[in-house]
Amino acid sequence: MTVYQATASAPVNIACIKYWGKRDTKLILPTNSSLSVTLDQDHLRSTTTSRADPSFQQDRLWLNGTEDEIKEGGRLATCIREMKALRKQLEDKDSSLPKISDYHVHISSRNNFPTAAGLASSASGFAALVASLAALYQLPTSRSDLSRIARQGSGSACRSLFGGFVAWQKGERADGSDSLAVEVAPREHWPDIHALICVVNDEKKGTSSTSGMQRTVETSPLLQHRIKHVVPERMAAISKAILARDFDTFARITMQDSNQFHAVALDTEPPIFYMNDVSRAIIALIVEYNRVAVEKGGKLKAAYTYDAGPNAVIYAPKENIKEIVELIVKYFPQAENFKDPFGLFGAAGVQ
Ligand code: 2P0
Repeated sequence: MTVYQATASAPVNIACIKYWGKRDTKLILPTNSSLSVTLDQDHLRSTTTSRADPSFQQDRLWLNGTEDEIKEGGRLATCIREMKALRKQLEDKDSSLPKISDYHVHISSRNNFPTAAGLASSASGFAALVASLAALYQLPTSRSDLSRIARQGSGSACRSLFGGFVAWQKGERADGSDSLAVEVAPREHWPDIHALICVVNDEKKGTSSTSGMQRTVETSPLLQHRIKHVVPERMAAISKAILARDFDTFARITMQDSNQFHAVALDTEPPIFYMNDVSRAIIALIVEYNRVAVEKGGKLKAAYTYDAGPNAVIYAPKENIKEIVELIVKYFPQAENFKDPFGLFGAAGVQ
C-alpha cells in the first residue's frame, strides 16, 4: 500500500517594515506592504507532517501534540481546501496521478520555540503547513504562488516561504491574486547580518495581532498617514539598502519602522502596548551604542525591532554581535541565554 505523506519545515521571519492592518480580513489582504528577514537557525522553526489516506474520516490537525479543531470556513480549513484544489487541477490534467485530493488529511505540526510569544509562530506554522501539503501533493507551484495560500492562514506566513530578505507586496486587486511574497535577496547575498533575539517574556501576548491590528485600522489616524505617506518610500529605500548591503540605511529604517508600528498601536483606541520597561531599556542601550559609534565618525552598529510583544530582535553585522551580547549581559545581568538565529549564539532570556 502506498503511503502518501510528506514533511516540511519553515522558519520564523522578523519584519523590518511591519505588517499591521488588513483591507480584507477574510482574504487577509494587508493595508501596506511589508519586508522581513527569514531567520535561518534550526531552533526557530515549525516542522509539519501531512498525510493523506482513504481511511481517514475527516481532516485533523495536531499542534505540538495536542489536537486543534479545524473550524469550518476558518483559516486552516481555507489553506487545506486551496491546496487540495491545486492537487485536483493536476489530477484532472493527468489521469495517471492517484486521486489523493479526495482523501482527508492528518497534519501534525511542532514549533521548537514558545508559541504566541511575539515570535511569529503563526508565520512559520502556516508556511510549514502549506509547504508540507505542497510536498504531499507534489505540486509544481512556485513559492510566490504558495505564499498566496499561506497568506490566508496568517498574513506574515507568506514571507516565511522564502529564506533571506523577503517582501510581501500588498497588491491592488480585490481577489488577492497579486498579494504575495517575493524574494528581495537570498540569505547568501548578505550573510554578514545576524539577528540576536532577546526574549524578555515568553508568555502568550495580551492582545492578539489579528484583533489588535483591526482595532488600529478602525481607530488610528496615524495608520492612514503611515499607509499612504510612509511605507511605500520605506519599502523602496530598504530594498535598495539590502541590495547595496548598506547596513546604516537598513538599520535606520528598521528602527524607524519599529517605532512607528508601536506608535500606531499606541494611537489605537483603546491603546495597545506591546513593549515593556525592559524593551524600552534595550532601545536606550542600542541608541546609546549607535550614538557613540557615530560620534567617533563611524556608522550605525545595530538595529532594534519589536513585534507584537516585548521581545527585542537586534540586527547587526556579525563583528558587532559579541560586543552587543556583552553590553546586554552587563546591563541586564538576569539575561540567561541568547539565541542568535544566524548561528553565533544560542535567544536571550532577559527579564
Ligand atoms: C509583521 N506582525 O510584519 C507584523 C509586525 C506583528 C507585528 O505580522 O491576522 O500574525 O494572522 O494575518 O500575521 C503579526 O500578524 O496576523 C504580524 P494575521 P499575523 O511581522
